[in-house]
Amino acid sequence: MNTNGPKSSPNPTQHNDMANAIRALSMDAVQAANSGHPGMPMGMADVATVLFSKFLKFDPAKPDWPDRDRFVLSAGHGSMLLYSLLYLTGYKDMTLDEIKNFRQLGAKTAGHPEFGHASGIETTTGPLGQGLAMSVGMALAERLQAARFKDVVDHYTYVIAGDGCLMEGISQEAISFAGHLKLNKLIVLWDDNSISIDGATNLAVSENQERRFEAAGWDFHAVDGHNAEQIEKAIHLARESDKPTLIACRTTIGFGAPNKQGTSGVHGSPLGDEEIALARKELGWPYPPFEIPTAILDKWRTVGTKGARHSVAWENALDALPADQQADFKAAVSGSLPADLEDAILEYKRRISEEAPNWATRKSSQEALKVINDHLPTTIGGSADLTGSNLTLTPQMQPVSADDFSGRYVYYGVREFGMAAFMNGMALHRGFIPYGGTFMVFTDYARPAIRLSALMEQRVIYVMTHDSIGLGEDGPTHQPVEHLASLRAMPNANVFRPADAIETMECWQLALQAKSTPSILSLSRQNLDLVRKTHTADNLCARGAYELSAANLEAQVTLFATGSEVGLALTAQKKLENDGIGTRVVSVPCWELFEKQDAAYKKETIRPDTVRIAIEAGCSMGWERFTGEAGGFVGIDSFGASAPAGELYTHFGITAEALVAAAKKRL
Ligand SMILES: Cc1ncc(C[n+]2csc(CCOP(=O)(O)OP(=O)(O)O)c2C)c(N)n1
Ligand SMILES: [Mg+2]
Repeated sequence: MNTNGPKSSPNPTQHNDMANAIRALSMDAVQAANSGHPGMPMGMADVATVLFSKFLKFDPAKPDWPDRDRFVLSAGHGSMLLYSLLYLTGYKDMTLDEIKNFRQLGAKTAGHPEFGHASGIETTTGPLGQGLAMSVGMALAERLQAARFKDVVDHYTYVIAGDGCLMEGISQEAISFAGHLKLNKLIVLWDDNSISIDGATNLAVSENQERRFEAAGWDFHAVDGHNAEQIEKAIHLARESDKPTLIACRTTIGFGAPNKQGTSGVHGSPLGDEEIALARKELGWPYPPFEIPTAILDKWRTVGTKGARHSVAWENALDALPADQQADFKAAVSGSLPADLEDAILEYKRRISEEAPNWATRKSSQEALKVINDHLPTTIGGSADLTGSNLTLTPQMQPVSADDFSGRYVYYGVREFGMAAFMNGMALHRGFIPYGGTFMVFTDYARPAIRLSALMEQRVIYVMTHDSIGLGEDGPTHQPVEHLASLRAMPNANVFRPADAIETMECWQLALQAKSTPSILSLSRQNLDLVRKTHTADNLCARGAYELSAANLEAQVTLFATGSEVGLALTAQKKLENDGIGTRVVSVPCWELFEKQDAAYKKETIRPDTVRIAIEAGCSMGWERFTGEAGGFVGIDSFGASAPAGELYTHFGITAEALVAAAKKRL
């Protein structure tokens, strides 16, 4: 192997120097932190150098310029590759000090790339496979946006993925979906080094990736990942293709470290001072740690500054658009909500309070969406093959297909994890508000991506229907029990469980307004009576919990309920009041928003001086927050069963009578 760098390159010395700058920064930063992954950045330095210097359309001075190419480091453990590139190309907030502080508290250079820490980090990666899937969402968003604004949208999505990304199951969902939609501006550079943590990849995998990707409708090229010319040619071909492309880049992990390269030993441990000294010799890099000679840094900075011509040309193109299109584009990218949406929502609430429909909340969600999708052109709906059950489709939405990206509805297929990750990619891309549905129980399939929505503060809306044993006959495999508690445990995720058509619209409004928080809407399959019969202009759900029905007599009991069980609480309230026991009902559509209220509001809502019972067709975990240890809970702490919904509620004792008994026992 030629350890001096690429075997052939139009300007081999310059290329080598530039690639070696990445290698040096990476091994030095990992060494200084005494923690991190030097192997991948050293192995992929040549590929990254070609990509950034010859192809990537970016402008470090305008990092959020909407028509930039997206670069996703799906193999997020190789974060030093990205940080090196950002520093070298001149992103202002990626200073040398940040590189020196790799992996330290408060540094922008976290162990894995974190969206929001520094510009140029397009997404959080590290959970293998998800970067690849999010990049599919970005590439989809590009096509959708180009179909709407063809004169100002035309960019590629480039991904570096490792063996691990391709081993993860989600990679199958991602490549299958990208191939189906012919996302030809998606180009994946696979770090084909045959090494992962446990050793050689052939300990665990042996499939033919070429045939795998081609079967999914991709183009495939294999190159020597240390040969700049080959890399360049393959990327050229990929850009011209009418299919997404995988470029298998044969590399040596830890390239340049003479004793450790090519072994799993360089995957995730510092090389050590001795090996670093030898690597410096091997690479022909005599400079001290963290020092990039001016001539080499200048070369990189030139790569960065030349991007300005693209962003300026783009701004001119935007200026040349008719004023209304410019305004639409800017509004879409900013993610703002149109001014008339609020009026439309109020009008809808007023009408629904009068009509008092007894819709299932999944149906209420669809009715809310009819209003929202009419006024908000940036929503992109979809479902993981449960459109007729999730009721996510509205008349405004035409299907998105490989031939026509002007539509607004995505048939995600049976790919829940993929759908969630694609939606993250779309949200990160900007320009759209994605929402997608499946059964609530399958939030488990999507959960790692929901977690990234929350961590990355993305407005992704999960429409999760069939939210309890109330779904009935499909039985315990389909009946969520612990899901509400489990999702409520997740930081920065709003879990909404509305009780009727009014609350459902209010929760949708809150989900749309939450620009930096994902929302999970937990919706019933079964019909529910309207509980909010008096119209209020205020969004009562905004406080998370509120007194829905005051006690007529002096309040001795407070009943807390969510979603489909609010009706049961109201029935129990009547019975208790008939027995002379003053009872109030508090609807709790969103725990997280209630947590944010001030102590006085919380106290007057919870009323600790009363006997407190909660009811929810889910597990009890956490409800002590509302009821106190002495309070009661009516719900289900076991798996459900297969039977008609009504029978299940009786069988598991989730009834108004149970509430009454629980209250009386404590009086
Ligand atoms: C979902 C997930 N599982 C496990 C890990 C832990 N992990 C980090 S890197 C890695 C191996 C990746 O191998 P590869 O992609 O080939 O990277 P290379 O060793 O070539 O740098 C593993 C298992 C992870 N980050 N994400
Ligand atoms: Mg590998």
